[in-house]
Amino acid sequence: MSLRFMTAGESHGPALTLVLEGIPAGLKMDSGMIDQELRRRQKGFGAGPRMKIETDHARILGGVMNDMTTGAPIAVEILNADHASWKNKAVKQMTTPRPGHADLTGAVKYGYHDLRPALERASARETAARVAAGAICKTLLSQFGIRVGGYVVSIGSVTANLGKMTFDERLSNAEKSDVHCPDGPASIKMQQEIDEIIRLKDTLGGIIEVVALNVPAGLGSFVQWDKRLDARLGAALLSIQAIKGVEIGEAFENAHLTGTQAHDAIKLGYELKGSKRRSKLIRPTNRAGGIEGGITNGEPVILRAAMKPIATTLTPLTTVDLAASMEAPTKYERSDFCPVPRAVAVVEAMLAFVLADALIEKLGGDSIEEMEPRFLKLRQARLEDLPMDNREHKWWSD
Ligand code: EPS
Repeated sequence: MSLRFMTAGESHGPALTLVLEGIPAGLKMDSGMIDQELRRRQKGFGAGPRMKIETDHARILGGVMNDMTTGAPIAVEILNADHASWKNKAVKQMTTPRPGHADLTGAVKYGYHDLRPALERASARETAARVAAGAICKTLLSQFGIRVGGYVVSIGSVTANLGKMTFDERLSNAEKSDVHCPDGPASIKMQQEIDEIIRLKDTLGGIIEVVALNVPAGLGSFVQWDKRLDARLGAALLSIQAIKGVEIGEAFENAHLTGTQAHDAIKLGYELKGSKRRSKLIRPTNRAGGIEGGITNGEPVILRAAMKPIATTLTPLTTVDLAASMEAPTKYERSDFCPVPRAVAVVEAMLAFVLADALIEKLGGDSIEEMEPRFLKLRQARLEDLPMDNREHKWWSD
């Protein structure tokens, strides 16, 4: 791993802290861009009351001088405005674990005598720090022309119809939608379904699609299980609170097709580069989601993440009151009804992190200045870059 990050902090503690290490020196940073991403994470129909309390702001505490990264770990602090209402107050015990949340498993694991420490750290509040890390990774990727974005493709029973929309259209339409969905009519139906779930005092999940455009071929590897880019992306997305399934390309649909239907043909085309004509290996379809053999193939990287309906429901679930030693309903404090639109920024952040890591690994170098010429020399999927020697080889001999 060339790039790594850690977060610390509780949902209602003083602040969240991020340390991101491995970003090369000489990257121009725009702290406004981090805040813009944090705002995207806060906004979305179906958000809970906490988002009205917070105005997340990233304060950079290290690794950036004079708006440029130095190569040192980047430290970021995001204050919790809600901390003011918890500080110096006796907080009521929580003894009824929510099914589906970390309350029970956390207490079993760490031996808590009150469930609050589990929920404080397991809370999706932590994703604010991840979005800050993702914003820095997006800044790095954009330096090399790579763009990461995402949108909601389903909420509850409503599925978007993306038809022939280009990725550009999907991404720009989604930013205008309150549920972050590119399909206007589906957005309205999604909002109605969220309204209905609020009335029913329940929660809703959904599916988020994220894409990375202009990704060079050759990121990731098949030589070891943990170097496969699809495996790294799967782990990164599944680490997000409430994400329970990940799909790469058309993985689940492909499972119902035959081999000749499922795979993306390789065709030979040509393009003009100045006055020169050069070859290009073209993929008319992208069912593989831009990754073959654990390595990017130059097509857009496409992933889908399935988010469960969150476990904090206004209508109680059956649980056991661990203090009273009897079955009891869960107790509700507050939460989102449908965090799916807000989670788009989080899924994008994890995709950006994995791609930035793989790009730094591929290019090497400690500064943007060292990386740029190497990027320009990357081998591509074209005949000129792939000379075959047409000889017989004796691969193994005694
Ligand atoms: C969140 C902050 C939390 C939750 C939510 C996400 O704030 P609070 O607990 O004060 O309402 O709204 O966390 C969960 C969904 C969860 O299950 O823990 C945030 O900043 O995104």
